[in-house]
Amino acid sequence: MNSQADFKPGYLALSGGVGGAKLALGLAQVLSPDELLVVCNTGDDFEHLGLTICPDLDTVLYTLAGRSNKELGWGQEDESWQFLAALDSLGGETWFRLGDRDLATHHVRTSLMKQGLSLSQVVDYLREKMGIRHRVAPMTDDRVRTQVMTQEQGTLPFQEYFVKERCEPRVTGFEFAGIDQASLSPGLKAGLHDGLKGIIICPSNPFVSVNPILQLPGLLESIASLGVPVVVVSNIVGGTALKGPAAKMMEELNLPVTALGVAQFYHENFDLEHLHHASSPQAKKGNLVSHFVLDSQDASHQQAIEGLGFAVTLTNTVMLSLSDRANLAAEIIKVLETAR
Ligand code: FO1
Repeated sequence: MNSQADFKPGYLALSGGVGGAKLALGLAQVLSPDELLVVCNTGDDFEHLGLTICPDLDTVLYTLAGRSNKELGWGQEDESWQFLAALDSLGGETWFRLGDRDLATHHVRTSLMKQGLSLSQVVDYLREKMGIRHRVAPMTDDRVRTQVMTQEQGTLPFQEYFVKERCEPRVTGFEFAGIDQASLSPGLKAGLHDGLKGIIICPSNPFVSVNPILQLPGLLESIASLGVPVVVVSNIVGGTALKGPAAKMMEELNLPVTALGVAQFYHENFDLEHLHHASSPQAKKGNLVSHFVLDSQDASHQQAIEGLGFAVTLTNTVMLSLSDRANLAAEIIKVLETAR
């Protein structure tokens, strides 16, 4: 198998945790392993109990391997909690729940990284051990850590905000510590090649799952100069987030909690007019995002989203079954194929 630095996929999917992983699984149903690269957010990563934890990467790996914990939305299925119970009895830190099976992943990752492997190499190792044929890469091998600015408690590291504080503090903004010095991972870099047919922004939280990826230095310029279609799948359906605190964050940041609010976020933050490097003949003008996939129940927002300049596709985006995932993925690939 060729290395991450040589792999040239037809499609790139940018993903956070649960919502992104569901679509990644759908894409893996309709695209062969040599056509797809799933790139994961690493802004949620953190060091805990001496271990390097990568929640979004692990959620995607466990989902593609068919062993994700569907009840919790993180960790592995058939999990046991002996370690956590023992830790608790010894007065250890248990606010972040590590299951026994999950713990093995963190242990292996941490020890391989201590031996000098990059995060990309570790992901490839875990992927092969889990029997996953489709490619997965972190957004970067460098350390980027999302910080959540809150009204009540100042700046909190992401997992403290998310798990320890249960997303209760009111959000005023986000910072991605380390992003200015971060490089694209070898997989992501190689994925941005002339033959790329499209980029899929999965239905993940725009602020803390997608934005850390898109803020990597040089990424927007590379996408713009390739001129490939970029499709966003709304993570807000019927005025609520498919999963997690996205709706609450939108409210606190004064965005309407609708798919239109999601479209407004991408419209306002990814205007390409100011990118001077986008000078190749097929360079995109306007916005990074060309297409928007909207759930059928949000049809009333279609016109307003088109008014922002996005080509809108209406379809079912709520992925309850495996066939929902594959159908949505097939629809997205159709959109990207006809866009070219
Ligand atoms: N989320 C929780 O709400 N509580 C937990 O105790 C927790 C533990 C955990 C362990 C490993 C892992 O990979 C993820 C875990 N998550 C937990 C989820 C994680 O905090 C979030 O899913 C992501 O960072 C947001 O995408």
